Amino acid sequence: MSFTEVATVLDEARARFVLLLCHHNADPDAVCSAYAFQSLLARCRPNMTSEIGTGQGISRLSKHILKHIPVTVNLQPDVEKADAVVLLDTNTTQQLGHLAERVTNSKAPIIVIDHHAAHPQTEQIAKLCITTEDSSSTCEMVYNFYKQLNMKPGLNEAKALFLGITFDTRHFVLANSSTFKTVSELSDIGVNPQEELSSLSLPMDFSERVARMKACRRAKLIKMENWIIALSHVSAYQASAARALVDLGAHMAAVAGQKNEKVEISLRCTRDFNQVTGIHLGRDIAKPLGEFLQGMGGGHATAAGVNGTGGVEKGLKRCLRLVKENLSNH
Ligand SMILES: [Mn+2]
Repeated sequence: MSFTEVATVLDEARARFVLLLCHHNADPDAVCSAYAFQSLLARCRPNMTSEIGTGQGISRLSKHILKHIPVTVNLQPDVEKADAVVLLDTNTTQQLGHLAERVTNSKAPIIVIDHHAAHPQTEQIAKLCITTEDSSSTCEMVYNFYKQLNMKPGLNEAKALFLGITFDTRHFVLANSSTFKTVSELSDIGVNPQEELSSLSLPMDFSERVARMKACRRAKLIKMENWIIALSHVSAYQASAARALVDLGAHMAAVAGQKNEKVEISLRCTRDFNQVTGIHLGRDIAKPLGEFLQGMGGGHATAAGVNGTGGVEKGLKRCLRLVKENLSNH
C-alpha cells in the first residue's frame, strides 16, 4: 500500500482542493497524521491545496498539542468544494459526525488512510482504502509515505508524527519494532522525546484536583469476591474522579454527581476486572442503570457513563446491585 496509489487517485480526479477529514473529537493521531499528510501533499503536489477538517471538533489533548504545532483545523469544512476527500484515522462515515451524510453524498473520490480494518460500508463508498492493521497508528503510516518518496518530514511534522504515535501506542505500551525504528528516525530529525512527551499530558485544573481528592475522601469501599468496588460522589469531574479511584487501587469505581433532579454517574474499571468477570461496564451496568434512572447509559468495557434523574444514593445503590448480579451470573 503506497502513496503512489493515493497520488494516482488525486491526479485522476484532477484535484485542486483536497479535504483531509479526521474523526469527531479528533485525537492526536488523527490531527497529527492529517497535518503531516498535508505537508507531504504540499511538497509533492504543489498545485493542490488542502485543508484539515473535522465534523465535531478535536479533543482537549489535541487542542493542547496545537499550542506547540502549527496545525489549522477547520471546524466547518466545505465538503462540497472538495475535489477529493481523504479520511485519516477514520474508518466509518459515522465517525465524521454531522459531516457523514455530506461525505457519503459527495461525488468527489474518497480515500481512507487508517490503521483500523476498513468497514465494508466504507469500502463501498471509497475509491481507495489504505488500511494497514499492523501499523501502530495512522501517523506511522503517513511517515512511511514520506519514506516511500525518499523525503524527510520537517521538524514540526516530525514532532506531530511522534506525538500521534506516542498517543496511539499508549506511550509505547502497544509499540512494535517498526514503531521504535520510526521513532528513532524521528529523533534523528531533531525531535526531543523527553520534551515532546510532556505536551501529551494535560495540565489539571485546580477544581479537578479538588474534585478527585474529595471523591477519594468520600469513597465507600465494598469488597465483592476479591474485587474492590469504590463508590463516591462529587459535584463535578465525576469521570476524572472515577479514574483516580481506579488508579489508587479500586478494581471498579462509580462516581455520581447531582445537579438539581439530574444525576450523572461515571464508571471505570481495570482491564483485569473486565476480562476476568466478563462485565462490560457500558452494556451490563451503564445501560440498565440508565433505564432504571429514566435516562441513558452506555459506553465501553472499562469506561462508561449514565445520565438520569434521581438521587446519588439511589443511583449508586442500584449500580452496586447490578455489579453483584453480574458477578454471580458469570
Ligand atoms: Mn489512531
